[in-house]
Amino acid sequence: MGKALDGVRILDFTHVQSGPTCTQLLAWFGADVIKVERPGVGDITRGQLRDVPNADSLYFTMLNHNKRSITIDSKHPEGKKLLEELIVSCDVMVENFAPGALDRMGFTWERVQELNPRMIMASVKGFGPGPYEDCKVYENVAQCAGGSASTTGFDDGPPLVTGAQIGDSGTGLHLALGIVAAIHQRTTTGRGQRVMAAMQDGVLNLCRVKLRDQQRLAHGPLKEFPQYPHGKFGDVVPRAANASGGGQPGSILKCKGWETDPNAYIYFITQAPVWKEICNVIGKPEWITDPEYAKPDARLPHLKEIFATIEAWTMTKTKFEAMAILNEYDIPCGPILSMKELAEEQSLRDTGTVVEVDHPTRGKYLSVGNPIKMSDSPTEVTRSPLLGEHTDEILRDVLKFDEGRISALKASGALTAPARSAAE
Ligand code: CAO
Repeated sequence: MGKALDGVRILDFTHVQSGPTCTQLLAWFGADVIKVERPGVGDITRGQLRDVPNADSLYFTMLNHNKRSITIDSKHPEGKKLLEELIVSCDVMVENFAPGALDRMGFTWERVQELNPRMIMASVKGFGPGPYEDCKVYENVAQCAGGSASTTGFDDGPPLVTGAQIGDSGTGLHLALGIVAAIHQRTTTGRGQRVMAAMQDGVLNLCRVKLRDQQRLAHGPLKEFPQYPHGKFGDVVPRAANASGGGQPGSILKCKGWETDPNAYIYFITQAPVWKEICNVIGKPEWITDPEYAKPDARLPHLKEIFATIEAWTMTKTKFEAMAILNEYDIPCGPILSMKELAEEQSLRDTGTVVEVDHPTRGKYLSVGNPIKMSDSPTEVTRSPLLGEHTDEILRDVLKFDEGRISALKASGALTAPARSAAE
């Protein structure tokens, strides 16, 4: 079956996580993604957090499925020429180098447009224009600079980063959307364009509700926060612990076994339309009509007590027993699932959200497949490439080089690591 991005060729100059997430998604939608890597080492993540000796790490393999790899020394004159030819042959170029690195290589936006006016040049950077634009940025820096850390954690504790990679994978996702929109616009303008996604901006976009709360603060306390009604509110959005970010109060509650199982918890939402059912399930039918509890606004000063009472009930059930009972009454709730439980969940395997992939040097491993499902563009997850695995194939099939030109290029040293001096 055809794929949504069939015929789109991507020059993937990305590394680590943010950029590779973006190009992996585009590959899953059918784009031909050519990953350019530094000869000898490749993407630095190939060797980071290694679990199997001499095999590409899971860090790399799980972010680079369905791509082809070519090694090119971008600082070698012949390597630069080769990259210019690839720019002419591709539709999109994606990069997430430190600010200025691509310009130093000689590939400014002006130069790229000269080479290929239809080129869409997409970049992830840590910050947009402003005081921090020259800074290198990793995931947690973006979480801190984008408002996530200051609003995550408990009121009496330090700011916390979250396990979800909202700075890297989140920004990769934003960039991918910009790229497909630019591909669409190009069909009418005939022109490429520059697409930029800054990690600070991506995180702030995902923290939109917290900027909402910052403005609500001017009009009184945030009544759904655990600080209300006894704690003090200053002039910045405080950390909300596990309170729900929306209009229906929620909390994480202990379930049976919590003393030994760190994930024996459930997220429980006291959704207003099912308040009657909640009261009946937890054995508090009198709260259905009691004016202190009957209406959502009346409940807000009592949330602490309400959740403590619900917890006394959830602690008598495992998280899955509680789920089963609560779902009978359409009470929104969710178990706290460990990575082990997610890895073993059959329904996620059935939908391709969790996939088993085979790899020639590391063997079988689990990965997260495409979370976006399309009826006319199904995703088939294939393994990540070995370093430079497709170098010859790309020179031959994409750039139409003959064997003589390929041999000359190899002899020039542009495709291999520069020899190290004895002092290094
Ligand atoms: N051949 C030769 N040289 C190459 C090459 C190739 N194929 N590919 C890259 N290089 C060179 C670059 O030209 C650069 O050289 P100069 O600094 O001499 O110009 C050098 O490799 C280092 O690139 P870098 O600065 O991007 O990498 P770094 O390890 O120093 O920094 C990171 C990494 C992620 C902090 C930085 O790239 C960055 O801030 N990127 C933007 C934000 C981002 O995406 N961050 C998320 C990363 S995932 O957590």
